Amino acid sequence: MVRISRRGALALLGGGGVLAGLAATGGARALAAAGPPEVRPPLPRARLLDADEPLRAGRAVFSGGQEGFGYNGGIPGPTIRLRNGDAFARRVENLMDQPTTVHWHGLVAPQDMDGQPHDEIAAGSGRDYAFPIRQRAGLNWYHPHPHGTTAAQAWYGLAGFFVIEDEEEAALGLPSGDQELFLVIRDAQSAAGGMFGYVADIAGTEGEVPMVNGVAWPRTTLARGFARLRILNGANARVFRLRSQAALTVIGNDGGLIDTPQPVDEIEMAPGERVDVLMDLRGFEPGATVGLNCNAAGWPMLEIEVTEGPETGWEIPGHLSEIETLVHSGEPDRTFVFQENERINGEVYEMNRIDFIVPFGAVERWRFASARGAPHPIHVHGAHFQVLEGTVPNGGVRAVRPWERGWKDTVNVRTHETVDVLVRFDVYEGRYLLHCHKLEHEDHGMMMNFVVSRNPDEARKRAELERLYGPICFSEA
Ligand SMILES: [Cu+2]
Repeated sequence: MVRISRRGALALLGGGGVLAGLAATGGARALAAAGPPEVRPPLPRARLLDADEPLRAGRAVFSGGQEGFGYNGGIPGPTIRLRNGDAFARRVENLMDQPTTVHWHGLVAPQDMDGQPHDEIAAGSGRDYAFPIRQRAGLNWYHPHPHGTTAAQAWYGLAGFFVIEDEEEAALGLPSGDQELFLVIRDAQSAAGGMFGYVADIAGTEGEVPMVNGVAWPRTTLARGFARLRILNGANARVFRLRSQAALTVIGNDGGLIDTPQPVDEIEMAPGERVDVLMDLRGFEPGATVGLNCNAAGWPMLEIEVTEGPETGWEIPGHLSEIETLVHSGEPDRTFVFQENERINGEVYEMNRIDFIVPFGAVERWRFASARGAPHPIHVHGAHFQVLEGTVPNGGVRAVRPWERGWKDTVNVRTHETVDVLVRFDVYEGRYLLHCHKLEHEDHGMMMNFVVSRNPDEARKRAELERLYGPICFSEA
């Protein structure tokens, strides 16, 4: 396996200096194999999905003739951009030779629109999705969720952005247009099986090369001033630790804007998580380059050349958004222990088993605990949650990280950590999922079905019958 040397990585990421370009750094020969080329390819920017354009999951050919899958041929697929209150309606066509589903990650959707493993779209067929947008502004995304093959389909390129806007966000005047970048960061294989050669590893498949928007080691330009980077970790299993020579301020995450801006040195991102970050390029001369780097892998993933820009005088607002604080005074209502590569509380996922019932509208405190196989990024469908303090192995406190404020739908639980969250399902009743977003863990069964119900006793009885007999059709009488 070719990796950038520790020394090379430190040289690239160290201090506040401007990234000078790899050819000029020491150890360029060693870096050449695993590092960026002398001339980096341009960063692709996803286009918007056209008004009546179906979403098509199918084969795609990427740069260098690599074959994979893509939505409408791209990584990421075309971006869906709507406002809170809009109606979403879209046909999804499966042009692949295998079943798929599309899950709208971060969107609160009715059960039959949630793209769960239960609702496969057969090869060669399609499905119409339609539901109202009933949530605040935020960066969501869509990806496949078929049981047992999510990891491979995601690895081969299926992912796209689903952006929601609202008035509260618009009022802030955040950087937009060319100064707003949507970035899906992930890793890929290298020469061994090609960039998209998928080698399943139950412990979580990691690649040797970083990709941003489907391209390895890209470059782009941003004007002096502030830029808004909206980043998704679309990797199967890799945790990124993002750094830059430019100052970074977190303003949002999975669930939209947080309350107040959080300046950070580093942002840890596990698969499925999103961050909304302001990059301060005011102090850089035109022609300077800064990077978006991964400090964990030693990767200068994205190079940004600073160009001349107008003096806007815009400053980061001191207050970003109003966040309702969920309140729960008791012990955890439920504890979930994530074990090895496939189990939650000792059980492996079964499609027709309902694992627990949640009362509609109640605030519950859930404890996520990681045993072996961590980190486990835990994702909940059907609602957002608020992260509370947890514990670390030596009995210390696991503080809420700056990018975990506000609302989340995915939280990273490291080895032997516990993380408590408060969650309230108050939009839809129905069956939803709780699972590890390390995709190989998810595929191997680190997932649970639960039902949100106004009548938990009835839901429990029904779940018992369905466990014995499979889905049951009840009359409405
Ligand atoms: Cu896991």
